[in-house]
Amino acid sequence: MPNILRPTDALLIIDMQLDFLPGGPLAVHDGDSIIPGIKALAARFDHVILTQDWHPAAHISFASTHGKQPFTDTIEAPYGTQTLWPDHCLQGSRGAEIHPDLALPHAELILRKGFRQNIDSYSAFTENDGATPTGLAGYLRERGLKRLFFAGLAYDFCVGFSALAAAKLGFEALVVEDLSRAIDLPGTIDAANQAFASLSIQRLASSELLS
Ligand code: VGL
Ligand code: ZN
Repeated sequence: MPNILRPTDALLIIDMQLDFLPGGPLAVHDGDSIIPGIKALAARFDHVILTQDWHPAAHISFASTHGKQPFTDTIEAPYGTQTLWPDHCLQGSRGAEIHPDLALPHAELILRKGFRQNIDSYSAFTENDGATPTGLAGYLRERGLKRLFFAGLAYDFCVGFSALAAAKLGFEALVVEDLSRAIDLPGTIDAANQAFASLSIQRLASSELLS
């Protein structure tokens, strides 16, 4: 069981925003059930980072931008296939706000991502073109934060891609499985789990950290 190493561990809480919670346009099933557990876990970490999906109007990832259907339709972007979503997390909108129970006073960074008109960013580290950095890796390295625990939404998209990118960038990445929920498009959970296994990303339960 990993003991939390308070000086060098960080908890990354991914996209716990109103638009991804029940009632929102891109609600992740049962997403609200993980809020109390994330809050309790965050209290054990000195270093907490929140991410915020933060899109401009008519973003490339919105189905409405292309006159297409969300979830089932895709486009071929210059960087590859992009799944299309309902309009969500518009910059400055109420739906883009982090759930008030997770607006944690001791969080040290709120990292916004997905703000480029023509590139989506599931990962908090590297945008969907696989090349454009968000700057988070440099921030963590400069601060000596080495081991990263991931929780939040969604397991098969922004949590998953963030943990994968972290591992590829040389951080130790662990996913707190019971404190995450998936969007669950065909094959996406299996793909995430296979990618975690291939990069030795550990999936653990919050009870292993909270006991
Ligand atoms: C997310 C789809 C679109 C996520 C963000 O936070 O997992 N998913 N934008
Ligand atoms: Zn998004």
